[in-house]
Amino acid sequence: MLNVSYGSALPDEGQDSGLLGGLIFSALPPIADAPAFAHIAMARLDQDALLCESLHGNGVIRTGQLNDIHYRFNDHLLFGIVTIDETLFAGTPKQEGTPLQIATRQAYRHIFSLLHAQGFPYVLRFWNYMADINAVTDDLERYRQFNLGRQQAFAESGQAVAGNVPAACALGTASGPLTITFLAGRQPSVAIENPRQISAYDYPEQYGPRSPLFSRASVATVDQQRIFLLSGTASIVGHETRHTGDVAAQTTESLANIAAVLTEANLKTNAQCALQALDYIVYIRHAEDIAQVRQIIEQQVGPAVRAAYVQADICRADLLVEIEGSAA
Ligand code: 3EB
Repeated sequence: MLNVSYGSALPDEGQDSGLLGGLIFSALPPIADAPAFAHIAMARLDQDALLCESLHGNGVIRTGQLNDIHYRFNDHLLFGIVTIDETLFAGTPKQEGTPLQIATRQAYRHIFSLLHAQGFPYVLRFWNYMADINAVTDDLERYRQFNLGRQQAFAESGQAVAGNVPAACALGTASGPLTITFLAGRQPSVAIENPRQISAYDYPEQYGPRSPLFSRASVATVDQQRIFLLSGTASIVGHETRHTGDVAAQTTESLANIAAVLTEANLKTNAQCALQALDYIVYIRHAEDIAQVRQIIEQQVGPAVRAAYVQADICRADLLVEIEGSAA
């Protein structure tokens, strides 16, 4: 089984806890004795607390480390964390790419070789976090540098670069190294696309020299349990950002995209997942927008919606909000 939960308390990390790992979102520095968690430098907006996203399976947990990757696994799933200090690549000749591009490429190559070696070849979902995501260095926005490195590593590692690709999110932190976490299994999952949106791997070149690489959601069956992982979802229709400067309309459009992804997932997998069945993390660019965003989500999903809100930069400079979620 897998249980994805969002809370403010830190779970027990013991071998019998079932804990695969997770992410701690906090503006404060990392917590020293929580090695199963990636630290994401983002302030929580809906509570004066940290946000802890934890993934629990069952059975004995084994742990390991390879290169920059720390990982934990049970019989069915492996969760890993990579952090890479991109300044290590500051002296690399320019034709090999920017430091962030090279760090991304190396991180992903290491992930795929670990997963191959450990026998968990199918990634359900990636979580990508980097500082200054919208800053332009070496004439290219950092998110676009990241996309270059990600595409290179997928291709070099023999991974599909279209079609059945993992779900993902990519967001900007206030500080900290490039941090990538991932959840992988032993069986393929089903990638879901959104009929309202062009697949990210088919975005035209105006969004960067290499397209992003993710599906809109993935549906997996693990140990007879259905797992639904929703990628970061924003106010994009076709390939274009909609409602520039209007956070309320962007929130409504994002929810329409989520509903479309759920409809598609239900058609493709005979799942029966509704907006109300998910737990959400809502990334908001401007902290002062939380009241507006929250009101729309509570109105459109329902007052009992389970959602946590954090401050983040979104990967396109004109996006003000992004929503991800899970049902597991
Ligand atoms: C988008 O739909 C918005 O680069 O991994 C959402 C989810 C977004 C994942 C990624 C980017 C990523 O293009 C941004």
